[in-house]
Amino acid sequence: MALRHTAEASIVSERADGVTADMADATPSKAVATTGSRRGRRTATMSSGGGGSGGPRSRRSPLSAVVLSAVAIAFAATVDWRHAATECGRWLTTAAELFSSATDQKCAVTLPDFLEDVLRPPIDCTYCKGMDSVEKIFNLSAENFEKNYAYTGRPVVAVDVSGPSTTTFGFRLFKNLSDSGLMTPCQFFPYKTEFRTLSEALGMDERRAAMEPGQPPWYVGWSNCEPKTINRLKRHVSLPNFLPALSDSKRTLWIFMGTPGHGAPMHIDKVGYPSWQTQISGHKKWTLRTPVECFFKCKRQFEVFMEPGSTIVLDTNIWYHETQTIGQNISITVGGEYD
Ligand SMILES: O=C(O)CCC(=O)C(=O)O
Repeated sequence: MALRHTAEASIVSERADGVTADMADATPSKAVATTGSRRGRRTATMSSGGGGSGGPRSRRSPLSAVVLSAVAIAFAATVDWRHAATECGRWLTTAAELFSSATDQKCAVTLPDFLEDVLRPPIDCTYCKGMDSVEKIFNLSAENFEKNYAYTGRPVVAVDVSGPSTTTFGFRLFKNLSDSGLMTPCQFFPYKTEFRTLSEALGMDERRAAMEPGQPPWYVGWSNCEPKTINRLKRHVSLPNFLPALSDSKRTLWIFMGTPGHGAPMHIDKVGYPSWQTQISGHKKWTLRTPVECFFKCKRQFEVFMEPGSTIVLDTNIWYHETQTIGQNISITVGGEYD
């Protein structure tokens, strides 16, 4: 979305300073994209000049019109239209790829928060109306999930009383995979830490990783999108069984982990789909906020406390959210998107 707004803003400024019109005059292939604005500006100039005051247009003879038309036709014949069309196609493909990679990634395009707020399209508040807490459901079935939550924008927590079925999904596994080149993230969020890469984070002093007293706190997150990595991770953890059967939910796995008191700051995402996240170990508090346009239609803030084995499902494109590890232990979660 930010990309679209940026593009629109630059078109507006080009129109305002007149550069586009001049460039389009000199570059026939660009004229296709900017015809609307050029034509609008020319018409305005011509009507003021030709409105009876004897400007250049009112003195033009039919002969000059014929000559001008002939020159225009000759000029058009010299343009390599096939080449121009290929170039146009190439630019459109690149723009489409950029846009789709931006929407595939969490926060691929980062703007200052106030700009994000001003530029995003308004959100329809139907999804939060009448909601006064985030429901927690024991053994959520696929049917219940699909009917009431999957596509309604209403968050839900699925509680699995048996807890997570893993004891191996943790720092040691991630470090081993990273050391053997099997964990190269697509995106890495260092949050407030000094780490520049995931391997730097996983290479932290063992005492720090174990939260020994006096060691600095840390919280990081990253996405795994290589099938080989995802398959290795899936040997150690089972994904929620209530997600829509046909959903492409296994393309990217996100891991967030860190020490008590730390987490992700309040933000809203621009990702393709709603997200799920399972708490594997430790405890985490989520704070959800409705967007400002829903402040008078919905409750503004919700808190959700996550325990091992619970899965939160949240459309992070319409809910502002913030997380914080609570309790005494490191919080580790795995998550993804579903369509
Ligand atoms: O789990 C976290 O700490 C952050 C999650 C998040 O911000 C997200 O999924 O967009």
